[in-house]
Amino acid sequence: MSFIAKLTNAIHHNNSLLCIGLDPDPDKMPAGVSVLDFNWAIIDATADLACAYKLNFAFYEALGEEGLSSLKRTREHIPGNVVAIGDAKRGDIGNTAKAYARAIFDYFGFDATTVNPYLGFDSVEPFLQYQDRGVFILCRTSNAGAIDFQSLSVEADGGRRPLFEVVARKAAQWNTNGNIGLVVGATYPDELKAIRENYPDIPLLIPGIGAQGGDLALTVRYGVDRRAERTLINSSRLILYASREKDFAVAARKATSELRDQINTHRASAL
Ligand code: OMP
Repeated sequence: MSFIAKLTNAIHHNNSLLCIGLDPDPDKMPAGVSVLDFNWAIIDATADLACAYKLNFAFYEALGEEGLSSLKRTREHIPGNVVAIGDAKRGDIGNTAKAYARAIFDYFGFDATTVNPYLGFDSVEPFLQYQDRGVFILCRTSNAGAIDFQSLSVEADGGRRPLFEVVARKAAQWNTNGNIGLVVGATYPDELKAIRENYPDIPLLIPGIGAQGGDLALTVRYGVDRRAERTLINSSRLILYASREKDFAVAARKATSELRDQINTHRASAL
């Protein structure tokens, strides 16, 4: 099955554009709960409400061997009807990128990943060759420093345009297998609007609501495609740490349910 088909099925199955970011931070988690138990409890409490889970490798790598084992076992616990994204943000020369792709797709078994395009096509191609997996290319990131490089006006394709727009154009040209998506931060709504207008069919992974302050209504209005789909709106801390007590999974479910419903209200008015 193609990545887009898997994503679309997941969105329909749970009537949700919400991607839950599983970024476990022991300093914020309830005391005495392991990362694995925490993640499994969050998944069990929310799997009927999300279209995807995104596991940011940093939070697992920081915990060493046990973290890597938790990464694998958490991925294995994600139900097949929901998309599992390995957020690794890799970017290296082709030969090394091949090894990164094998780790993310073959060993860990993720449906999709995030890729940093700074090294160009040959660094992205090994991921694209996994035709049934999604490859989300960092385009306009949500952080303040996004302006340092991504806003620079550069000469490309016979005109001057911001670098992030050049990245989006290249991504569209590279998308011969139909498995590319773009990462665009909710904190830059004007840029999000422009990207969706120029690339009406491309899946967008949109982090930056909640803890980072992105506006949910604008994110949905500008981010969704013409069917109000092909969009993953990520939320991590808002859901994971809705409670730091023993009731964390119940609180995460409540936060997830409220967020999904708010997104769906905005989706309905975007149609
Ligand atoms: P919260 O701010 O807690 O919802 O987490 C955001 C998640 O999205 C983290 O895993 C970030 O690393 C990730 N992220 C961004 O916040 N901004 C980006 O531009 C890109 C990503 C990402 O690729 O997922």
